[in-house]
Amino acid sequence: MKTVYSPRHKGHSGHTELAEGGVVPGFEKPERAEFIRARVKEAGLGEIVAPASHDLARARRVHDAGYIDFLGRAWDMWQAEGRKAPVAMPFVFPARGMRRDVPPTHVDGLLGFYSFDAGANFVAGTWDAVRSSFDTALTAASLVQNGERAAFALCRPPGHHAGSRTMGGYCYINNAAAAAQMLLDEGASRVSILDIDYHHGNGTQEIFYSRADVQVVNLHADPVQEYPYFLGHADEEGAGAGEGFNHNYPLPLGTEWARWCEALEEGRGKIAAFAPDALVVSLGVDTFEGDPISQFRLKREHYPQIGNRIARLNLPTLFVMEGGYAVDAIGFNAVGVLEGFEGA
Ligand code: SP5
Ligand code: ZN
Repeated sequence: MKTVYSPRHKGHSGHTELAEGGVVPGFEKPERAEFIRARVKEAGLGEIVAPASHDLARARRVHDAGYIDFLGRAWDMWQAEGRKAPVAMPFVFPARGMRRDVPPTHVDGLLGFYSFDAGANFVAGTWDAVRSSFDTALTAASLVQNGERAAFALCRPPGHHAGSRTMGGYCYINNAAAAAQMLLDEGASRVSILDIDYHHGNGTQEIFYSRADVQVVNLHADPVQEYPYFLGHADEEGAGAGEGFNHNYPLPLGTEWARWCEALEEGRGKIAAFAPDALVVSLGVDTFEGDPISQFRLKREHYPQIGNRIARLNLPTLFVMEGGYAVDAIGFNAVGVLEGFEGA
């Protein structure tokens, strides 16, 4: 299958995050995408192509217009404020008990207004990287739209935590959601999203929660124990017209392959029953036993088996890169899924 990749992701570097009481270098760093690209080449997966530019109107189909506008202006606003720090990070959030639901005007207020955590920060190159990640997802979606059996969007930064008007968890534009929406807008009647990142895809769930045309299936660490804590529980099944189209499989810390695979099989059953026209896979490999921020125990040999099982759904399939922080192993694990898919 073809891989869509842009070097523009590299400008999103040198950012930090909050962890264990301190400010640390971001786990979501440029080397991640570079190791995956190197492995795509080494494994001979297929051609690597550059993304074509897509209209941000495609992003506004799944995100608030003011939110997308702010993402594009955040860094300039930060600089206009005279800030010397190379990283713009929010520090105040509209949590329970607060009221005002209209964006403030100051950059500090806006950063918090449009965030659910302090995990999506801005440096000078962030917006260009976010744009290129979005273009990467939509270009790969077009390949599938135009008849390819599968395509790999090597997106960075990732997207599945980004909601309709909230960034967080290293995510800004929800690439998988924008791609699914584009497939619908270009003729599909139903699309399934299978999110296998270690963390619950809270943004994707929120965006499609009331809709019957996008089924969302999520396998992840139980949010009673793990980030993002406040969404991703088993009783969240969709609302209104979307009732019955959201499926969460929260799994305990320490989950190994056998149990994880049982959940995958249940999820595959839901997807088969929904009979979508296309499948979007939010491909996180932070389920790996060696991941520095995660606590599942999948091993390298399991990733091809995941790809094999996904292939057996027999659907046009778009893989969108999400998380995975064990940088030295990320190429083998991510590309392992794709090789397993191709070999099935
Ligand atoms: C796309 C994606 O995988 N986003 C993940 C966001 C996780 N953010 C919370 C990370 C908490 C890290 N705790 C560090 C523990 C190191 N021992
Ligand atoms: Zn993750």
